[in-house]
Amino acid sequence: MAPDAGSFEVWTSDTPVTYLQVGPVSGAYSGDISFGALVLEEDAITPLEDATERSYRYVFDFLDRTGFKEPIRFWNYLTAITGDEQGVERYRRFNTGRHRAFMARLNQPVPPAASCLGGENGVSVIYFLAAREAARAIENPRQISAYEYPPIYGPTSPSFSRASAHGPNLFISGTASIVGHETRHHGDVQAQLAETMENLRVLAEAAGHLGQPGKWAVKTYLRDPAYWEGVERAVRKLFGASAEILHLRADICRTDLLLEIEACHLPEA
Ligand code: 3EB
Repeated sequence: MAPDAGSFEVWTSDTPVTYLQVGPVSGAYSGDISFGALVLEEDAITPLEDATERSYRYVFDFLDRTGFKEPIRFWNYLTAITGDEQGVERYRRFNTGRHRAFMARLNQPVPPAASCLGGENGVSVIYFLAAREAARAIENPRQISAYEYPPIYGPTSPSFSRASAHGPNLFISGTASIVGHETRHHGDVQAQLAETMENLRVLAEAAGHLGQPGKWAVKTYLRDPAYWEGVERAVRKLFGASAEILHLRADICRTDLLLEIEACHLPEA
């Protein structure tokens, strides 16, 4: 279906849901999973790393309160993601703040799956899924782990795994045209799409989820909305005709990336 301004994302549960608010985090939980969301509050004088660290500490307060202590998947939507703030790119500042909060509060050997995208309007938002037990982290053999990126991308490497496997479900992080740690195919959207699909294929395969029954839910982040038809074809070719696809206009956290794609596989949905 063509993208439109009314598209949105809904998580549902087969079991009763309890809603709650912990500090600035609005959330809900059912039997084995919790969901939370908050606005990353910014003001004119607080550096983004400090605002980010504070927001992530609120997330961990929510996890402690609910007992769903282990984050398994984060989404970060950051206004002006590659914009400058006092001489340092905002995504770099974000990475520093997230890392600080994880160092202080995350009790996992590696961080869970994530996406981090930008737009030019509105506030920055973080939302997440959490559980009682940590997910299994899966890396992509074609890519260096993001948390081990060299410092050319910023003083603090991005804290995320390429995918989280939790119970029967797989959560694939935002995936782009990166091999090793480098962006491939500058300015060539077709080649970036092919490289991105190969990264997704290898990850889904490594996780043992490729070709398995169940629902694939895919979100695409496109620097130019005009990309959507070609991207949709490629996504259906890999994940099947029944994949649920949401196309979003977004800025990617590297200015040379033209698109990014994430996916969930919910075998029992
Ligand atoms: C990459 O592979 C592309 O900082 O949370 C993808 C997924 C990306 C998550 C994040 C960044 C993040 O490096 C960017």
